[in-house]
Amino acid sequence: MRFYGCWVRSLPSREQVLALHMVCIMEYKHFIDGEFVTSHNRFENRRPSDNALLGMIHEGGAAEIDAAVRAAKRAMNGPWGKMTVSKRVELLYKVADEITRRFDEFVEAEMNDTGQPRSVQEHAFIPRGAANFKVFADVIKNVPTESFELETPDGAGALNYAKRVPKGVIGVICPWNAPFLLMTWKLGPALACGNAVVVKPSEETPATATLLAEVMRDVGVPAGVYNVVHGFGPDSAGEFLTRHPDVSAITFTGETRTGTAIMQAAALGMRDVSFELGGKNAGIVFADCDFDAAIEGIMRSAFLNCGQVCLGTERVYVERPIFDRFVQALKAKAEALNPGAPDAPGTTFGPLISQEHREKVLSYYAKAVEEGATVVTGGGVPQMPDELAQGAWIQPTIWTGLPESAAVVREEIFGPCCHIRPFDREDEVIELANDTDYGLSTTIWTTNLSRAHRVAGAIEVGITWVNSWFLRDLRTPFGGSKQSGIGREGGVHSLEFYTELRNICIKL
Ligand code: NAD
Ligand code: 6OD
Repeated sequence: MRFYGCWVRSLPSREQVLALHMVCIMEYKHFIDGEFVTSHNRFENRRPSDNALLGMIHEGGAAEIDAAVRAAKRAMNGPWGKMTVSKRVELLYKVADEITRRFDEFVEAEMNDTGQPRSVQEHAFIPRGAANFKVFADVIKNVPTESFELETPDGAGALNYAKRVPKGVIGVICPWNAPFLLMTWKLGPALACGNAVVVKPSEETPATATLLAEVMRDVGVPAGVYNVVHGFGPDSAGEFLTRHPDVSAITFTGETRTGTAIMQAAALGMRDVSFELGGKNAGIVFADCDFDAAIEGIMRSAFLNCGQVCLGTERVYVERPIFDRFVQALKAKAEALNPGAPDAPGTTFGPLISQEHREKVLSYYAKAVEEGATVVTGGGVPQMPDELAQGAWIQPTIWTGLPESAAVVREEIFGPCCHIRPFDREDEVIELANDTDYGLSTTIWTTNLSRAHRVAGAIEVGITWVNSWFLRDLRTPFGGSKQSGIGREGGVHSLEFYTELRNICIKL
């Protein structure tokens, strides 16, 4: 396999990473106007599973953002702006095929950046990269235009129709938890609609955006269409991108608080925003559920990706007759998770993204105890073998016994933890689930079909799963209610954000 330009037999150990530094220049450069470019300032990229230094990231500032936005603007006025839809679709298919051809490299890159197990990357996250390009290529091929024939006093008539045009330069700001999936989820529609993009990947996960630049270049996406500038958020590449006057719209996935800052910057130029933000999602388990399926589903939704999934379940409500049995069964599942190096066979549980994030999650673990929680399992840091001891490891954790006012029941933690509370009535659990500032997702477990429809319709969230979780046709609308987001992306719904409608009326 290739490890940032060097051929290696398997994912390198911490010592091998250090040795590889002698021969590999592991640098994450910006990609601007079809070229990899450097900055004077650089910062470290470390692997969360063992804190090994993976490489140095070039830190972009106002100059790099300006160069990237200008390149994107030129691309819009060049061959890309004039390209037919069918040619664009062909190119996006080539991007998808090249991602598939280089699948292992994307898996390696994401495993290194996030520390999450190979199986999670191979089955859940990386395949979505290619799918995100293909789905929106297909959508754009089949978009109808609206048209009306008008009667006019002279009898000649007029034709009034709507035409969709790209918005222009789209700023794409990404988080670290599923970097490639979430970035391509925005790039697919942005490029299918004919825009040019400037991507600001998370400072924690630069690799797959950089690798994708090679793919874009190699399949012939014109220079300036896909630009990447690395850096941080406030007073760095992220903020400069949101403030650049030639950025027409900003699509952002990340924390709700960051969304507020970005919206303020976007307001300056009346720029449109599309936001996928935080969540404090409820899992609802009725006594009539398929018990084993519910345990498996809640286990995944609470602990996949070390709990760093915006759609994850941090609040679980279980109907009283099965409450004790459920808590014990979920405890057994959590304790059976196998933390380990991302590519070690049998690893089912990865670390948090960074030491800093672990401090935050551990502070909630302490707060839960202060607020009187019963710690069913976990609550601390696991003992790891020496080679992984420097990683950001944390135990999957389950609490019971807290009031709904407790911080760990109200605030998004973004770690592998959940609080479980019993309920007695359907109306009671609907009220509990809705008692939050967030509104991203819910997962409901029941075999009663009428109840499934009734409860699903009453929960104030963007997406509700019944007897499943993280399962979705990419043509359906995706987004959050309340403080979990603004707008919907997915299928034709993405066109609302990535295109502008022009009204043309022709007198015949
Ligand atoms: P974050 O908000 O800290 O950072 C996200 C990105 O924004 C990073 O690239 C960062 O550099 C940039 N940024 C930070 N401040 C900025 C500013 N002032 N201006 C411009 N850019 C700025 O989020 P994170 O910690 O990377 O990701 C975790 C969060 O993302 C969680 O809250 C999670 O719920 C949310 N998330 C939501 C969804 C969804 O679909 N709703 C999906 C994934 C993650
Ligand atoms: O599936 C998606 O398209 C999506 N945006 C998932 C979000 C995952 C959050 O961590």
